[in-house]
Amino acid sequence: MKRIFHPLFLAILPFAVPLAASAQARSTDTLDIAARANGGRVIASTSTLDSDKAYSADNLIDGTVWSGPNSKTRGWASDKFDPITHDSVILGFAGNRVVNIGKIVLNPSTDLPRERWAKDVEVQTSTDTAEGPWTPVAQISLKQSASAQEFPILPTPARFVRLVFRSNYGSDRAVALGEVSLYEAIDTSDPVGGLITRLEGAIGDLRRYREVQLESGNGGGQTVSTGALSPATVQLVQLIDGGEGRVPVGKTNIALTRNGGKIVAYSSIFDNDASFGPDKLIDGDNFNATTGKGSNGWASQGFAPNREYVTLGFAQDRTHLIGKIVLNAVSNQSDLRWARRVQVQATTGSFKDGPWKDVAALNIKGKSFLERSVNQEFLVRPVEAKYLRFIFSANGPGIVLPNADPNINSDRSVSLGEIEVYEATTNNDQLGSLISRFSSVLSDLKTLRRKMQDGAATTE
Ligand SMILES: [Ca+2]
Ligand SMILES: [Ca+2]
Repeated sequence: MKRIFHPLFLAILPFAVPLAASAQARSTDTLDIAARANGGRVIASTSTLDSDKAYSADNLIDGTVWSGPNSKTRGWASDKFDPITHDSVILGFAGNRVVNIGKIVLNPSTDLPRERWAKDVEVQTSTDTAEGPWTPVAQISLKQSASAQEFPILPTPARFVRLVFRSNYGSDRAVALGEVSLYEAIDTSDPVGGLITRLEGAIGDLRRYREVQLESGNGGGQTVSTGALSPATVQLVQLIDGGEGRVPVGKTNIALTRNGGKIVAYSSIFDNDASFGPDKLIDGDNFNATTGKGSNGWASQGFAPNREYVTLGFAQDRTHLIGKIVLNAVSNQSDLRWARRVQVQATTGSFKDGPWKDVAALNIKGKSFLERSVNQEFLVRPVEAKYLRFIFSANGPGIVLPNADPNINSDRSVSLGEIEVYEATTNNDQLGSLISRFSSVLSDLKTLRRKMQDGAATTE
C-alpha cells in the first residue's frame, strides 16, 4: 500500500520537525569525559593557593570531593580573588579530540572557608588551541552547597573548555572548587541517539507524573499530620521545603538495624568508646537520663561545624524514596553536645563519592533539655536515596557567647540518640520501580551506543 501525504501535511512538515526536536529533553552520555580516569586533562590554571600541591587544579578531575577529614582530596583553589582579571582553568580531553559538550556538573566542596567557594562561572570553549579563541557558551551560578550541581549546555563542539571564575561567596583571598565533570551531548540525528532521547523524554514525563501523584497525596501508607500523632508521644512535626503535610509515608523505619539499616561511613567515635558508636543511632533505643539506662547514642570525637558526619544505607543497598526523617537528640552526653542542626544529603550513587544532593537542613527545636529529648519529625520532599549522609553543623541548646561561634556550644563532641527513616509511598510505588527499570535500560543503551561508536572509530 502506498501512502499519499496530504499537501498541507507536507507544507507544515519542515516547521513541525524542529519544533518537536526542541521540545524534547536533550540527552547526554553517562561518561564523564573531564575525569582523569577517562583521559581528561587539566591543561592550565592561572594560580594555585600558596602554590600548594594539595590545592592543585588536578584535584578538579580526580573523581572525588572533600567530604570530611578522611577525604583524599581538597579540591582546587586560586591564590587570589581578582574580580578584574579572573582566575581560570583549562581542560582538554582524551586524544586531544573535539567533543560535543551537552552538560557540565560542578561541585564546590573543598575544605576551605565557604566564602571562597566558586559562585558565578563562565564556561568557554575553543575548537582550535588552548590559547583560544574562546567562545562563551554558558553562564552558571552555583549554590553554596557541597553537592554536584548540573547545568545543561546547548550542544557545543570543544577541543578545550575554559572555566572563568567570575565570583565567589565573599572572600578576597581565593576562589575554590571541588570537582568538574563534563558529558557529551547525544546526537539525535543518529538512530540510536534518537531512540535514547525519546526514551529519556518518556522517563522524564513519568517522573513528573509520579511527583504530581506524590504531592497530591495519592498513595497508600499513613498520612502524617499533627492531628494523627498519638497524644502520648510529644513529637514536633516540621515541614521541610513546603512538604505540604500530606506526603504519604510508610510505617516501617527502614534505618533500623533489625530492618536491614546499616551505618556505612562515619567521621569519629567519642574516645573510641564502642558504647558511643554510630550503630547506636539505629538501635531503636534511647538513653533515659532519669534512670541512667538505655543506649548511649552516637557521639563524635571533637566538634567543628560540618566536619562530623554519619552515612547510612538500607537493606541490600537498595534505593528508597524517602519521605520522613525522625531525629532524637537525647544521648548519654551533656546536652551542650547534643546535635542542634543536621544537614541531610542523599545519593543514588556511591556512599564514598556521591554525587550528593541536598535534602534538607533539620533543626532540632526546643530550649530546655526536656523539649529537646523528644522525637522530632521532619517531612521532606520525596527524594531517592541509596545512602543518606547526616552532616552535623551545630550543637547544644544555642547558647550565644561573645566572640564564639554560635554553632558550637561544645567543641568536645556532637551527639545524637537516634535516626529513623521512612519511605514516601505511592501505590506501593509500582510506578517508581518501573521508572528505575526504564532508567537502567536507558543507561545500558547509552553505554552500548558509546561502545558502538568507539568500535567504529578504531576500525576506521
Ligand atoms: Ca576533586
Ligand atoms: Ca539509639
